[in-house]
Amino acid sequence: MLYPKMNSARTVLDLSGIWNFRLDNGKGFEESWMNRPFEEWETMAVPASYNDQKVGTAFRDHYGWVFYQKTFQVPSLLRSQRILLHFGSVTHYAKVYLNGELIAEHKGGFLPFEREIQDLVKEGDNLLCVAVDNKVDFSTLPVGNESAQAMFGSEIPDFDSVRKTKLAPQNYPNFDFFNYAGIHRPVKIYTTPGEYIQDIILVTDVQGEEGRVSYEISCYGQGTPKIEIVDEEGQTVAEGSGEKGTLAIKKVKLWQPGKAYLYTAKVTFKEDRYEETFGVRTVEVKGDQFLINGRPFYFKGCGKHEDSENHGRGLDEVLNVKDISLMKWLGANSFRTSHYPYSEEMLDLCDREGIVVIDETPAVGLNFPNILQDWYKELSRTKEHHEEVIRDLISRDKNHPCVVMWSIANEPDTAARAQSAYDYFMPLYHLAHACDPQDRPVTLVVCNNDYTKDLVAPAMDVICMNRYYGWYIFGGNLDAARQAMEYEMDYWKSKNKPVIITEYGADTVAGLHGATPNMFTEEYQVDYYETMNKILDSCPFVRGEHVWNFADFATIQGVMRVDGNKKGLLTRDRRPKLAAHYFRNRWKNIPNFNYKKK
Ligand code: BDP
Repeated sequence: MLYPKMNSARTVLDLSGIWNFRLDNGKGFEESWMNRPFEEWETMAVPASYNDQKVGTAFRDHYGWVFYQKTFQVPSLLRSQRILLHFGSVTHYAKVYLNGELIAEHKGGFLPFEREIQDLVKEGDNLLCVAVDNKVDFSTLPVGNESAQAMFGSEIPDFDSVRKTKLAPQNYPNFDFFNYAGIHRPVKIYTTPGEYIQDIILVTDVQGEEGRVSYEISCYGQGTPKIEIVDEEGQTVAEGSGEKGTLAIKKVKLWQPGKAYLYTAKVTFKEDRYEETFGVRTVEVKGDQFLINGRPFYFKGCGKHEDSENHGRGLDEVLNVKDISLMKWLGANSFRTSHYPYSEEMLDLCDREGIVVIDETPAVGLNFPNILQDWYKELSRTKEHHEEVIRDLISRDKNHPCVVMWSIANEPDTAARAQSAYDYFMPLYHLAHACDPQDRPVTLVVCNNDYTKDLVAPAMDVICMNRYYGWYIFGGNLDAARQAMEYEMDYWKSKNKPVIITEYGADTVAGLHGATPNMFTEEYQVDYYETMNKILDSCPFVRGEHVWNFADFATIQGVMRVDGNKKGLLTRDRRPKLAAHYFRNRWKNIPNFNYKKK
């Protein structure tokens, strides 16, 4: 699916703005709210989460369906075109109605979907209604618990006053970020000619000074597509025609981390045209090295979230630009789209800014060792959806030069049910490889568990691990944390694979100081990172450090979280804590390439 772009053959109309909105009171479907304009409504901005746009727990903690409505007209001069309705993402389940008719359904809150509507739109007003469900359970990604008991397990005390309390249905996410919901990314109407370009696949390689671009163009209709490669100065550097081929770019300028260079593939097919930007670069894992353009790369950066005040998880391009600027200020060169696919707008920005991305599926929360005997076997519903999101993610992001690796999951249980985990994840690992025309490395991010039992982590192309010695394990005792981390690193050094620490961190309340560095103080966060970084520096096979987290972020309420997760180097409103200055100093002195001599 090509991202909607406007050019001389295609028009894009954006339906962003204020929509009419209703929380379902249990009667939305029964009373067919989708069939006619709401009689009563609230205003709601799109794109954004609905949770924090209004005051009160009714919105913040709503469980189940909500309904959005918007009326639009299609300009008559577009009526001869193929017309599509495109959603960047709706979290987590969407039913789309046009003039009362159900025209699309989509499961999964972080990837786009669209539907042709030229035969469905009428003259004058068209009523668009989107019903959105935020429920998470064992069949969704991310995974939710189906009951409070499942979530809190033995922590719920078993005595009358507790047992007899009726809990209203609510979401029990099995993940540590607020379950924001709504229409999170733009809704667009766009047109193409009747015969059109369906997809473009670009794979690049480098031979000496020459870049090679293999292309594959799929079209609807009879005819021959043409392709022209244009450089940043607007010069045509290569041309070809046909559905498949390989073009050469002489004296190619590479896409480099921190130094992006983008070419544009201008594709034409009959009346249709599409411009796809791309970079020429290679990615490869060799022994324990991660090579970009043949040189050993060192990942400096963070795990993140799409998360901010008022917008929740909704697309916020101002914030995206600011975040990349702050990453550069920190001296970072990369991040992981923890724990779900980020917007295409963010990936476009990273392409332009030269920021390296590890692109993750929404498979987080596959971890209930205490609840089900062998839950991998019971999760067939998740597996099917898991395959679908891997396919759709790679299909969406395949041409982005910023994406250098796929992460198929975050912190599943890979130790307690080691063999089942292996049987569940290896087919997904192979699927990711098979789906990617560029065949990038594939990983899965593992948690702080009994690593000696883990069969999955060592089977990945890159071993990615989240480690919390000094926080969840040996919290407050950095000497013990150091010993545990050193001991564990000794285990990984023999695997001859790159290791990236994809998360490590300590909750830190901005402004809380202590000459004695106790947990939660800004000083403890710095001491913690200094302790861990000394170890990472001493391990040649450690090829990257991603702190947890770039910024503080919202989570479910609970005794573990004081107004959200506070492991950010920055506060939620992007003010630096002490540790941000510490990393700025460190990362400015770590080069992107050849950091670890070997
Ligand atoms: C890791 C998770 C991440 C959490 C983090 C934490 O991958 O989502 O936010 O721990 O507890 O286990 O801060």
